[in-house]
Amino acid sequence: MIHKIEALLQQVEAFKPQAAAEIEEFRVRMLGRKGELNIVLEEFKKVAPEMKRELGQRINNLKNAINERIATLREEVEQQQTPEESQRDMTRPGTADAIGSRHPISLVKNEIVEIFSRLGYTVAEGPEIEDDWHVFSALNFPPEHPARDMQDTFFIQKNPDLLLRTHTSSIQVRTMEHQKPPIRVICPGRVFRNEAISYRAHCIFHQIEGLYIDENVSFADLKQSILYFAKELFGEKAQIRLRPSYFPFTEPSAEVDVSCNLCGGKGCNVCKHTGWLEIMGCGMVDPNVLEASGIDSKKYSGFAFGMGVERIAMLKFGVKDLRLYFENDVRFLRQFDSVF
Ligand code: 2NL
Repeated sequence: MIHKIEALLQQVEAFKPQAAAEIEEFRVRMLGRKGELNIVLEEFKKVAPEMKRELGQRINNLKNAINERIATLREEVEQQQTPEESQRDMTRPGTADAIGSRHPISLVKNEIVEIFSRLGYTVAEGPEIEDDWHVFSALNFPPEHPARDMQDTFFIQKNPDLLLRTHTSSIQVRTMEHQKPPIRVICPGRVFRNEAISYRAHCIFHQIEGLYIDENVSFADLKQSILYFAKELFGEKAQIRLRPSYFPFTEPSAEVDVSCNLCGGKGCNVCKHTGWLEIMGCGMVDPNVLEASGIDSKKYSGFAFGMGVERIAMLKFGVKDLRLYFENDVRFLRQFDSVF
């Protein structure tokens, strides 16, 4: 029996695993239920009592030697691994990637586009870098109009005929140049104005404009289309009112107010106690504008409207500072998860 114990001790000292898995195999072979140590202990039971003291001590030494050897070998393996490898547990569930949410400007833009799609409008897009014709001249802007000023519009230095569009009307001009009436388009897009950034102004913002041209299109059609839009966006109770206004490209022109959906028209901070919120501008397309794009203004008439998406989103969500839309702070953006 002493020989057997000595032989096992030698095996323990000589054991040099080729791979980490062999350590576990070794542990089972030595310390497992049917392992070498238990075999020795079984024999130990039959040993004469006077031999028990010495043999018991040797067996104990063997057991300690096995445990120490395993511990040392495991430590060696761990030190060869990177800290990340040694902590890796393949059985743990994975960490799920957080899914982002749609930007509030995209949500509102999509909703507005969908409402007009239901009225038969199709979406049109156009370039952000435009020429003077499509942004100003074709839209009846006089040569001295302040929007043409370097102070207000970003011009391309190498070619002052090129500029960043200040409204998406340029898309409608391009549509009129390429399509015959009837025309029904809705034009979302990013626009640029040289503004100092504040809670209510930004040099980049988003607009949606619409244009409807056909025979016999009237101001009544305009009013009814916008009322439908307001009810779809702000709820069935929404009312609208039109106030006379001026744009170079429409005549007559109007600003559209919607009844305040927060106080129900009674008056609150958001509507400044008027019961009304300004949401867009609109008007009948000026005959000069139709003619500039090659549409016969004697045969056709039409209406157009335009709105700022940031402004609509502010009214819908109660956003008080425009800069929040551009900062991409996730604490702000997360609030719009599944609004629609
Ligand atoms: C506003 C007002 C408006 C239009 C945009 C338009 C376009 C063509 C012809 C005539 Cl091609 N009009 N667009 C008309 C009236 C108002 O926008 O306050 N936008 C933020």
